[in-house]
Amino acid sequence: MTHTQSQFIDFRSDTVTQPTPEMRRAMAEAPVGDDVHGEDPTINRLQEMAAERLGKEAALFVPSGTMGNLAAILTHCNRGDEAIMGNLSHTFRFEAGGCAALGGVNPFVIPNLPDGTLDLDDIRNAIRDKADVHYPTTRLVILENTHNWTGGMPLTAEYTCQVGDLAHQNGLLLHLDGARIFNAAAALDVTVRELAQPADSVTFCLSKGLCAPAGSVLCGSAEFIARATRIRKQLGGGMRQVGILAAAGIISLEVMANRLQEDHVRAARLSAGLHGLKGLELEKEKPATNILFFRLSPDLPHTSGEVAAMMEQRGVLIDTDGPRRIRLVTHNDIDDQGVETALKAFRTIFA
Ligand code: TLP
Repeated sequence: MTHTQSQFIDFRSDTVTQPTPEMRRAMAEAPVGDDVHGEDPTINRLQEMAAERLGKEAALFVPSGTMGNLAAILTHCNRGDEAIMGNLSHTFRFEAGGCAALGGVNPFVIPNLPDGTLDLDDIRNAIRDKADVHYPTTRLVILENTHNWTGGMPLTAEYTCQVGDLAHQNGLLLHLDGARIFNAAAALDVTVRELAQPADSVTFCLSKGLCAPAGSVLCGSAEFIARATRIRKQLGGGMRQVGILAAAGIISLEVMANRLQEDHVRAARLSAGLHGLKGLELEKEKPATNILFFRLSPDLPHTSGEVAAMMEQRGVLIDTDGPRRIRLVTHNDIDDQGVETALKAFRTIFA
């Protein structure tokens, strides 16, 4: 079934956000050119802004976060190389196995801890002995900030530095899937530059909490971005008058990145309202950013799919992860009233 913005309050993801009226105006008026020839002034401006914000030499607009991560992995790794990543990372769980299918890159999966991090010893133990021909060559470590599937957990700059140091001391590279790095920065009250500093490459998404209709940006050294541009072309991600999208992305950076704390406050209010409802177990005492997960108690007769259907009848859309787990995500299109409506609906189900 398809859902339109006007009918439902949509907590399924921040990917559902509508572009703002200001974005639509900027899109209509954007000067554009052929970006494969490097001639789109609006894309060039967005890429310069993004590189500057993230503290990297260069940046590349890509159609999606998935392509940004894939292009980064394929640029860093050769076939038969290995990338260390979390078992709950987006790159491992939700990118259709792209790094293995398209890049011949082997994922070495280690557990994500409840705070979204990877244990330093687990990373250390995952690094292969280069001298032994039995092994793939370890090339890359991947972190995710915020970490989506553990509940939008922000990774600190200190932790990211520790992983960066560990990677670099062992001749490895660090890629940061910073799809929601602006949420992390807002929650930790630091700059995205500080969070990205230890990483050799970083992607962030314009199309999630930052409300652009599409697009992500991959950032890194000028040399890395030059190689990644060829990979993007191979993947079919070289687009033409795409400044139309970049115009919205510029507003994402200039305006929407400054309001994310509002989404975090609403997620906290939602969580507080769910606290104590019978049959529902919040995974975290309080959400750290705009994502919260809860589980259905074993004695609750409904599955998460059934709960989602009941919520939909009450005008609220929610995301399910298997039969007993539910995700709620706040964003620009959910106001205080939306939170109240959702809580009222939840109270009728978890009476
Ligand atoms: N996440 C989506 C779904 O794919 C699960 C969501 O609703 O949260 N990295 C992270 C951490 C992400 O959460 C996502 C999207 C991506 C990468 C991929 O971005 P897109 O959807 O632009 O390919």
